[in-house]
Amino acid sequence: VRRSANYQPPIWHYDYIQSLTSEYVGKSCTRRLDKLKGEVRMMFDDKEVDPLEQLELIDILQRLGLSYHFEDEIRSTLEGVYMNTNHGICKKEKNLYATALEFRLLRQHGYSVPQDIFNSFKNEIGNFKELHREDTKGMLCLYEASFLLIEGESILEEARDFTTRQLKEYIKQNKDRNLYVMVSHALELPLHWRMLRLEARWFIDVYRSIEDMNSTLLELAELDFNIVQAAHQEDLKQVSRSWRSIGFGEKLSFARDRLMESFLWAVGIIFQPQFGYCRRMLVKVIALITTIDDVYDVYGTLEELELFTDVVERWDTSAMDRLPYYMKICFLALHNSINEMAFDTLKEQGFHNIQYLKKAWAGLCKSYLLEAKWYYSGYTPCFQEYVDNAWVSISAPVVLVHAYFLVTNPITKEALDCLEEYPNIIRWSSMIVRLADDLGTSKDELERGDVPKSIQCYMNETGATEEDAREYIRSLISNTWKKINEERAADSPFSQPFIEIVMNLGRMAQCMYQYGDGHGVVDRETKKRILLLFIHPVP
Ligand code: F3P
Ligand code: MN
Ligand code: MN
Ligand code: MN
Ligand code: MN
Repeated sequence: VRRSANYQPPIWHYDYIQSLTSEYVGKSCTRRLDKLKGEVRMMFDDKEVDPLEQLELIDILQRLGLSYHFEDEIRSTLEGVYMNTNHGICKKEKNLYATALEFRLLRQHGYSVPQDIFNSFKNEIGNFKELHREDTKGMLCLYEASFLLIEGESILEEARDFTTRQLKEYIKQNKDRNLYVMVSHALELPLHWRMLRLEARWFIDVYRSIEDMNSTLLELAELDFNIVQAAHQEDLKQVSRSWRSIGFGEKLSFARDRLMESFLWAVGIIFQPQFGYCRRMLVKVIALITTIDDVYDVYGTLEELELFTDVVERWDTSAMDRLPYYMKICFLALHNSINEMAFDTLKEQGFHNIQYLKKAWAGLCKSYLLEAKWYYSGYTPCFQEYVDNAWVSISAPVVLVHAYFLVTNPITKEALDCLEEYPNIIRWSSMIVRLADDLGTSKDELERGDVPKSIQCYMNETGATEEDAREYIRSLISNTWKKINEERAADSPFSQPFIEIVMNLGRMAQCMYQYGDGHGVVDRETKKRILLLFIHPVP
C-alpha cells in the first residue's frame, strides 16, 4: 500500500497567475526611476557629508532593497572608509553605533576588520560596559554586526549574547515605537540571515514612518519595488506556462504542486530583474525537486525507487521502459527540462554542462534512496550519519549547481573542479537548509511516515528532549553561519554573485520554515508573503 500525504492542492491557479498585471511597466516609470537614481548618486558625490552619514546611506539603501543599483558607489565609498580608518581600526572609540555600523558594512563587503575594534567598549575585566546598555541604537547595531562573526571570535560572541539580553530587556519596556519595531524584528532573525526582498518590503513600511527619512529614498524604494514586482510577475507567467505543459499537477496528483512557492524560493535566491532567466530555471528545478521528493518520500515503493534512481544515474531514455507510468512521466520531464537548460548553456556560453547537472541529480536521487531504505528497514542513523546524507537529500546542492551555470560567465575550469567536489560553502549553506527544513517539517513527516530527521536522530542518540534537540539544531544553524562567513571571505574561484546566491539559499530556508512548513502548507504565512511580494504593489 502506498502512503499518502494529503497535501493541500495549489491555491495559485494558472488562470489567476496569467491574469496578473502591473502599472509599473513602460517608459514613464523607468524615466522617473532613472531621475531618482541620479539624485541618490549625487548624495554619494557630496564630499562634505561626514563618513557616518555615508555609512547610514549605504545601510538604508541595502535595507530598502536598492543597493543593487549603486554597487560602484557603495564599493568606492567603503574603500574610502576602510583606508581612512587605518584598515578598519575605528578612531571614534566612544561611539558604539558608528563603530558597529562600519564594522558590519565593511565585513559584509569582504573587508577584513578585526573583532578587536570592540575592545574599547569593554571594561577592565573584559565585560561590555554597562553604560552602553541604555544606548539601544548602539546595542541594536552591535547585535546585527555580531552576526558577521567567524568561528572562534569570542568578542563578537559575547557581543551577540550581551546585546541579545539587553534588547530583550528593552522590548519589555517598550519606549519608542519605531525602535521597538526594529528591535523585535531583529531579535526574531538578524539582518544577516534575512531574505532580501521580504526585508526590503518590511523596511519600506518602517522607513516611511521614520522622522528624518529622506523622501527621495522612500520614493525610489517604492517605485523600484513595484517595478521589480512587475518583472517578477512576467517571470511567473512564463514559468507557469511551462509548468502547466509539464502537467505534473494532473499526472502526479499524490505530490505537492508548488509552482508559486518554488517561485518564492527562487526570488529569495536571486531577485534582481536582470536575472529573469536564472530565476525561471531555478523555479522549474525547485518545482521538479518538490515532486520527485514526494515520489521518494511518499508514493514510490522501494523497488520502484531503486529502478528510478538507476535510470536517473544513467540519464538514458532507453532505460525507461522498466519504470511504471507515473515514473516515466516524471523522468522524461526531468530529463527534457534539464537537457533543455544544458542546451541553453551550450548555445549561450559554448559550454556543455550536462555531465555536471546529471551528476547532481543522480547524487540527489541516491541520497533519497538511502533515506527510503532507512525508512523501510526502520533504521535510525546516528546524528552524524544522518547529516552526512541529509545535506545532499535537502536538494540544495542541485539548486546551487544549476545556479552556478545560470549566473556564471565565463565558466572556469577552476570553478568547475571545485564545484564537482562540493566546496565547503555549498555544504554549509545546504546544511542550513536541511536543519531549518527539519525544524519546520519533521513533525508532519514523521506522522505521515518518513525517516527520522535531525531532531529525532539527535534525541535517539543522546536521550535529549525534543525541545533540547531543537535548541541544539538552532545552535548548529548559528555555528554554520560562522563557517559561511569565513568561507565567503576566503579565496575562491567563485564570483561574488554566486556566493551571494549560496548565502541567499540559506536565508530563504530560514524564511520558508520560520513558522513551520511554509513550502508544504500554502495558505498561511507563505500566502501572505506571496501577496506582499508578487501580487500587491507597495501602496
Ligand atoms: C524537497 C522538498 C522540500 C525541500 C526543498 C528544498 C529546497 C527547494 C532547497 C521542500 F520539497 O521539503 P521536504 O521537507 O519534503 O524535504 P525532505 O528532504 O525533508 O523530504
Ligand atoms: Mn519530503
Ligand atoms: Mn525527502
Ligand atoms: Mn539522454
Ligand atoms: Mn523535510
